[in-house]
Amino acid sequence: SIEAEARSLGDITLRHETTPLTEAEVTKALQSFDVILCTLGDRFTSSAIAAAGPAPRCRLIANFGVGYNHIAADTAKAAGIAVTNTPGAVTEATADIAMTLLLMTARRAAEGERLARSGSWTGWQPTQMLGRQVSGKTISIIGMGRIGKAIAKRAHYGFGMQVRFFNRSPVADPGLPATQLATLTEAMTSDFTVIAVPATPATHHLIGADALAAMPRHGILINIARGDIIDETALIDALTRRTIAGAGLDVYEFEPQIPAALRSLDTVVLLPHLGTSVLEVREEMGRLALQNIADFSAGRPLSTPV
Ligand code: 8YV
Repeated sequence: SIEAEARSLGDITLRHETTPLTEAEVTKALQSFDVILCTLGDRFTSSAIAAAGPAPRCRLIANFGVGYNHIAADTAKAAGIAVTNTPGAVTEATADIAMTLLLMTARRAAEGERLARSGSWTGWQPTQMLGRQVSGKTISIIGMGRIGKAIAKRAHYGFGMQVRFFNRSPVADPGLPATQLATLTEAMTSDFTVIAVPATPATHHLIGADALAAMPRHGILINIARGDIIDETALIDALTRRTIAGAGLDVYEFEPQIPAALRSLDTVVLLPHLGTSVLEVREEMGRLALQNIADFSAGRPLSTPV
C-alpha cells in the first residue's frame, strides 16, 4: 500500500485522510506537514495557501494524478512549496476511456445495454437503434499533449480515422498523419471532437456556445479532461436542441454533480470519472507520487515537478 511504502521512506509521522480536506483543513495541513500527497478532491486554493502564512511547513504537494487544476501551483511555488504530478502513468488508460466513450456514444452502447437489461427488447430489426459509423470518420483532438497523441494513435491506427487537431502551440511531430488546424472553430467541424487539454484559466469554458455552434448536427463531443473546459449549460442546450448528435463525458463542471438534464438524455453517455480507474495505473500513479516524495526527502531534484 501507499502507506506502507511511505513508511519505508524513514521515521515519519503519517496521517491518512479518507475524505477530501476542507479549506481550513488544507491550511492546517500546509502548516503541519512537510509533504502532502493529495488527490483532486483536495483544493489547494490561493486563499488556503495564503492563510497558511508566508513560510508554511509544507515543502511539497505531491498530486496523485496528472491534472492539478485543484492546486494554485503558482501561489504554492511563491510560498516555497513544490508541486509534482503523475504524468505518463495515466496516458494510455485515459486514451482508452476516450475511445470507450466515443464508441459507446456513436454506437449507442449505453442505450442498448439499458434496453437489453430492461427485459423489453422485442428482437432484431433492420432499423433498430441505428448508430453512427466510427471507422474512417474525422476526429479532432483539442489539445495534442501526451493523452491527445495517445487518442490520435488509437483513432488513426485502430479505426482508420482522419486525425485533425487544435493545439495552442505548433506540434512539430504528432507521431502520425494528422493536420494541425489554426482555429478552434475549424477543429469543431469534425465528426468527433475529443477534449484533451488541461484545465487552466485559459481553457475554462473553452467549449462554449460558439464552439458548439461550429459542430455539425451529427457531431459527437467527448470529454475526458476536466468538466469546466465545457460550458455545461451550453452543452445541455446544444444536446436538447439537437444541434449536435451526442456527448460522451467522463468529467463534469461541478463534479460529482451531474445535471438532471444530462442524465435524462439518451444521446449522452456518462461515466463517473473513470479515466485512470485501472489497478496497474493507480499503482503506477502511487509509485510516481512516492518517487517524488523520496526525491524530496533525499534532497534530489524532483522526478515530475509541474
Ligand atoms: C485521477 C485524473 O485519478 O490524473 C488525472 O488528472 O483526472 C484522475 O483520473 C485524479 O486526478 C485523482 O487525483
